[in-house]
Amino acid sequence: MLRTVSPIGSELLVPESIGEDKPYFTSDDLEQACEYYRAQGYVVFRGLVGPALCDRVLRGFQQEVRDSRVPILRQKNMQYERNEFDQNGFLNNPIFNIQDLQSKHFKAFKSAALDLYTDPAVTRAVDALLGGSAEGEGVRLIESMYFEAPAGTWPHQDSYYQDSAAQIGGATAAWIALEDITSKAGRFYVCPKTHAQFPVIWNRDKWNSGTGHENYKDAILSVARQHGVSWRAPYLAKGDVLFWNSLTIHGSLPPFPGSPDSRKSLTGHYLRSGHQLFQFHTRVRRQKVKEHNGTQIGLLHDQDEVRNQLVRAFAYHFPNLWTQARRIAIKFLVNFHQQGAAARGANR
Ligand SMILES: O=C(O)CCC(=O)C(=O)O
Repeated sequence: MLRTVSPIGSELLVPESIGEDKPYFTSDDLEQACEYYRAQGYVVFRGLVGPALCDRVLRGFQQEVRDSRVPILRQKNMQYERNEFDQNGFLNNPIFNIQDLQSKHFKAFKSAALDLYTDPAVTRAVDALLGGSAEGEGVRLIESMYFEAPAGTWPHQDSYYQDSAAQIGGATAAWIALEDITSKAGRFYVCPKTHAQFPVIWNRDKWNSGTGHENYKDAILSVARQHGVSWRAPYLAKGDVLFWNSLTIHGSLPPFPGSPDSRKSLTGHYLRSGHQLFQFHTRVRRQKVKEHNGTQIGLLHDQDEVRNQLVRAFAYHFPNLWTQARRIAIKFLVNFHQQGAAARGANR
C-alpha cells in the first residue's frame, strides 16, 4: 500500500495491486454490485471493457489528437485550448466532452470512445445502477472526459455541476481505466456513503459556480472534516470501471513528485434517457441528442456545427473575455432561478 494523505490531511492508503484491494465485482454479479453501489455510493466492475476497445481509444488519440493544433474544450477550466503536455509527455489538459469533438479532425478517436461508452457491458451496468429500465427506456451519455496526466481534481459532488432534473442523485458516472493505473498516477478516489450521509452543497449564494467556486471547494473540505468522511482510491487495471453516484464526493490525487506514470482513462456521465439534464442546480439544459449503437448521446457544444466553431474561435482567441462572460452568465442564471423559486414560494 502506498501511504499518502487525503485532501483533508487524513491518511489515505492507495492499493498498489489488485491483491491489496477488494476483488469487487464482475458483470456476472450485477445484482450484488447494485446493492453495494446503493449502500456505498460507488462500485467497481473488474474487466468490464475489453482491452482491444481500450487500445482503439488510445490509438485514436495517438493518431488524431496528440499532434493536433485544434483548440479543444478542457475539463480543468472550461476553456478552449490546444494540447499541453507534462514533463513525461502526457496530455495535461484533459478533454471535456469527446462527443462534441469535430468529426473532420477526430473521427477515429471519437468513434472509438463512443463505442466504448455505448458498449453493451457498460450500458447494461449503467442501466442497472440507475434503477433498471422502465418499459425498455435506455440511458444517455451526458458528459465525457479523457485524461492522461494526473489531474488532481478537487473533491466535489457532480450534482453541483449536473444531475438528473427528475431526481437529485439520479445520475451516475464511470471512470474507465484504459491502462493499469499505478498508485502514483493521480489515482481517482471516492468517499464511501457520502451520497447518502453528506449534505448537498447547492450551487447558489456564496457557493455559486459563477463567482463562488473557490468557496464551494472550501465548503466541501470543511463539511468532509466535520463528517469525518473516509477516502478510498481503488486499484483499477485496464478495462476496470468504477461507477459513482452524482452525490458521492470524489476527485483525484495530485501527481507524485518524480512519478513517470500516466492515468489514461475516460469518464462518462449518464442519465436515464427519459430524464433531463439539470445544470448548476438551476436549469433544465436541453441537449441535442444523437444515437450511437442505439444509445443516446447528449451534445452541448457540437463542433460539427459552424456556430459552435465560431464560439470556439472567439473563446480561444479571447480566453479572459470568454471566462468573464461565462462566469457572469452562470451567476446571472443562478440568481435568476433562485429569485424565481423564492417568488414562487412567496406566492404559495
Ligand atoms: O479523474 C479525475 O480527475 C476527475 C473525474 C471527475 O471528477 C468526473 O468525471 O466527474
